[in-house]
Amino acid sequence: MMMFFRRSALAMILMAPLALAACGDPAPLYVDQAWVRPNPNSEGPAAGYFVIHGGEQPVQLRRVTTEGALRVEMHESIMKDGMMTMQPIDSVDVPVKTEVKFAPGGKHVMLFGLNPAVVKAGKLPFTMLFSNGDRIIVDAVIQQAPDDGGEGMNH
Ligand SMILES: [Cu+2]
Repeated sequence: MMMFFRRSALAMILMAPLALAACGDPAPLYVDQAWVRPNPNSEGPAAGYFVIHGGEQPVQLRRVTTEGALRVEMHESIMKDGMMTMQPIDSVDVPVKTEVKFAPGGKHVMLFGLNPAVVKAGKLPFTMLFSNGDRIIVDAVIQQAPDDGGEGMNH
């Protein structure tokens, strides 16, 4: 009887660190490298970019909002008949442990009616809503591209 007790106690002690290693460090869903390029023409929409890092579950990014702009839309730039054009997208798949980049020339958010005070302050908080209920808030840095002289907005 005593022997049995000792063995099971020992087994529990040995198993504890394994259990911690298995579930103590799940890959989180998170967003970083967020930045906003204001439109050189202050009447035009600005563009926002960021990188989503998928966690343990596949999710979808459903919506991006910010209090610093009147309206936010998710877009994707695509080549169509040899011309760069963009179309609205409703949601974006974020596979498990995969980076999804919003970057110039690809997916981006468009910010209509960007508050000039936000541009002056230098950062804009994005709130991102995911299909699993996660709500991630990330500060986007306002960054004037050095070559924004005359090429116009090429999202
Ligand atoms: Cu766009």
